[in-house]
Amino acid sequence: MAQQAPQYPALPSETPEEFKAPVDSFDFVRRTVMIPMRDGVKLNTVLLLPRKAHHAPMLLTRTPYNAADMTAHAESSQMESVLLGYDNMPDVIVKGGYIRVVQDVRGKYGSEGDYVMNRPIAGTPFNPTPVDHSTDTWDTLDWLSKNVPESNGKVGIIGGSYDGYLPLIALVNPHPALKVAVPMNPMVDGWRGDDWFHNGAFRQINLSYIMEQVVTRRNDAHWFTSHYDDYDTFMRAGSAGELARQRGVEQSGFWRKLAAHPAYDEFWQSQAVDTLLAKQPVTVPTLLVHSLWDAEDIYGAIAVYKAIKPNDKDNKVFLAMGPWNHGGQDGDGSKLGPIRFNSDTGLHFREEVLMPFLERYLKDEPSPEALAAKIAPVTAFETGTNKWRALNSWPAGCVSGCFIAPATLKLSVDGKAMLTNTAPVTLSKPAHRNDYDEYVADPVKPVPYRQRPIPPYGYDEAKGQTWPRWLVDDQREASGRTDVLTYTTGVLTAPVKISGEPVAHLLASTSGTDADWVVKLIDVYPDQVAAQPEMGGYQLMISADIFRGRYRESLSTAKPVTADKALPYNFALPTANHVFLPGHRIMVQIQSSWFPLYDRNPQTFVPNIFYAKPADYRKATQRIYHDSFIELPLVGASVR
Ligand code: PG9
Repeated sequence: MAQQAPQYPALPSETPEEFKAPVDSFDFVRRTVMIPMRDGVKLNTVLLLPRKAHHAPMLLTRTPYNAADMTAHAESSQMESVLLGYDNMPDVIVKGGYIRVVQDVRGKYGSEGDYVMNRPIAGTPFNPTPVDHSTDTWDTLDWLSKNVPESNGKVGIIGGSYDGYLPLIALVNPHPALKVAVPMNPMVDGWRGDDWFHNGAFRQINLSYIMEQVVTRRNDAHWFTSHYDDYDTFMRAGSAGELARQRGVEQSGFWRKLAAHPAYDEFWQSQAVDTLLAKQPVTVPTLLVHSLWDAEDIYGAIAVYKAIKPNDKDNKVFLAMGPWNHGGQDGDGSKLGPIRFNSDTGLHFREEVLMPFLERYLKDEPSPEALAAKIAPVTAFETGTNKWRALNSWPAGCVSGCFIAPATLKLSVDGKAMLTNTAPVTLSKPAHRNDYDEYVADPVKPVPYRQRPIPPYGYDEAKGQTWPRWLVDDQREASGRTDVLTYTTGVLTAPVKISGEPVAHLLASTSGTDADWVVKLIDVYPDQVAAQPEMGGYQLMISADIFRGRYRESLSTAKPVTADKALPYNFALPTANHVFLPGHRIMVQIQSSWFPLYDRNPQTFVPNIFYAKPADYRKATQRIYHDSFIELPLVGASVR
């Protein structure tokens, strides 16, 4: 039937057929391209080119977090404003005259293909396809080096966290155009100490991240809380597996893999990026960036440094660490929560380390200042004294005349901790009767990891999400609980400096058949601090971690713990570079839960804690024997 003409006069649409934005006044040009990969999949790539770019190097970030959004932070004619926000560091990019390139990884946002979390290396049992992030980076660099006439063909890859893991994977088979890599707060080992587990304890607050990241291409599905306090949200659900079921996370392939691999088996071992990179020579100058209070990836950068430094024949590996949270180096680093650093440490890092580093390796003609800049092999901010230190290596972080000696912090009767320089005692001998302190760990009342009500995971301060700085929360509340053991030294009369990883050596028993052990090394401020009264008696965590007892004998195979038997648990805590100042005290806290950051250990051995049933969660009596101690990477000169 012929369509009837409208019975009213024409009123043409006011919307043009195609709108052409007048952008001639902009100081940059935006170009969006679909770059073909070897298997035919095309990856969405945004280029922002400074208007007068000529022989300009390119700074690439590959991301699962939306390339279009990351290059459109403001509606502005200025490249610097457009690039504000996560991972961009507009001062570095714009002042340096770089062409900014941001690419969606396969399967996310504007890119084609399938998304697989931290896609394993091609050809391994966990990725039978011929493509991975290393081949995708290679293909991207090949295209960029041939198809951007405004560039000099040199590319640096930079990014933080997931986007920091990707520069490391670029090093697996680097394209010749890759001239530098800057992995910042990189995710390196999802089981040992980065995003998913720490020593086997599951970081369940990441369930919301997992859901939003993997159940849709464009993160369209959103997590919801059921309570104002995250403590209640997780407690009501019971196990992490049950909460995943209730929120539909179980529908994602990644969740199913994660829940099927709670131990450090081949699945995790084969993806550990430090182990992968340890097998090859270092050919690309690499600047690893580590944050000392990183609530997400506190393990990765240091693990990679340790793994690749022995292969660094031509001094191409650099390490920078600062008093930052996850990604804190991108912004204002003059304070973190109430902790002040007396200068903008983020700016210092960007201006004195990152900018000259990039310029030196990426520009055809680096400036005399960049060539003259002395970038130390290790640039480390020392917390406590608030000083930058230029070091030759890590953790031997000390100028001549100093030495690193393991000192022991002995845990003793009446909550006393004693600092000794004696050789560590061995923990295998049977403990003396009653030579212990004990507490009852009740999984029905786990120790909150922050003061309640606990805000949900997230970065939006406007929504009350203070997660990124929780590692500097005052630990005073925990020290007053009966299920937290607290050991404290006397008031220090001389500075005590540590540079490296403290190691916890617990001799502990549980009346259950599985147990978690949380050890926190804390700097206790003087009772009163005139310049900042709220810091009086503040308990600042310097280094802390958790260990799941079932992995005591083997990380890859869970075993029940023998009840009521004193057993050794040895595990390293995250890197610290800290001076405990005179007038302060050193504290150690020990507890058996850190909730809801980590899922609760039922304290009764079950094959897979993701599926523990309510009846499995039982109280247990935990004993810490006084032969336990914390080995401190002391810089000797400071304790003389
Ligand atoms: N910490 C985040 C992450 C990295 C890698 C895997 C999963 C999550 C991030 O900030 O990107």
